[in-house]
Amino acid sequence: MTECAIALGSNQGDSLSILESSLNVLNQIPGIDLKTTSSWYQTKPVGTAEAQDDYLNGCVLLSVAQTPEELLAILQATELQFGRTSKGDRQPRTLDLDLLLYGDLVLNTPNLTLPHPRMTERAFVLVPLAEIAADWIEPRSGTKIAKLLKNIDTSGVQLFMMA
Ligand code: PH2
Ligand code: MG
Ligand code: MG
Repeated sequence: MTECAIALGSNQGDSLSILESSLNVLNQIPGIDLKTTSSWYQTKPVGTAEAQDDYLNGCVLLSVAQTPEELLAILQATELQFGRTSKGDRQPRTLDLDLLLYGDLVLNTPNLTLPHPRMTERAFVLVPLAEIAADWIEPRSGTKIAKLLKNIDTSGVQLFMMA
């Protein structure tokens, strides 16, 4: 089993219920154990072309038997199950499930980059992740999550609901 970190986000539909239901779905898949869930945060959209509603974001730790590619396919299928239609990275979405960390694996394939290439600059990822994995070392930078968080502006991230 490998410990993984996943980032969740939603800014379309009933975001809180979509996010929580998606965790139930993931936890019921053989080989996936939901270990820890962060609080949920209300966050200002980052890097989106047009004005969008705020997101709800959070992170979870999973223990998984799947390979990174298998896990990615499961995350993508779960996004579709919750009505995700837009494919673009910058569009509103009912559910976004991003694989952040898979143990200490560094991987660069056309389909999957690990750790997630933008996680170190995104407060909407690092704030919830630091809550549940402060001492995890991001293997590309060799830096703990808690330390990465100290270097970024977190003003767009507000606690929405405590874990
Ligand atoms: N996801 C994006 C782009 N911008 N901004 C916030 N606040 N939260 C997100 O989850 C998010 C974003 C692309 O996946
Ligand atoms: Mg995504
Ligand atoms: Mg994303």
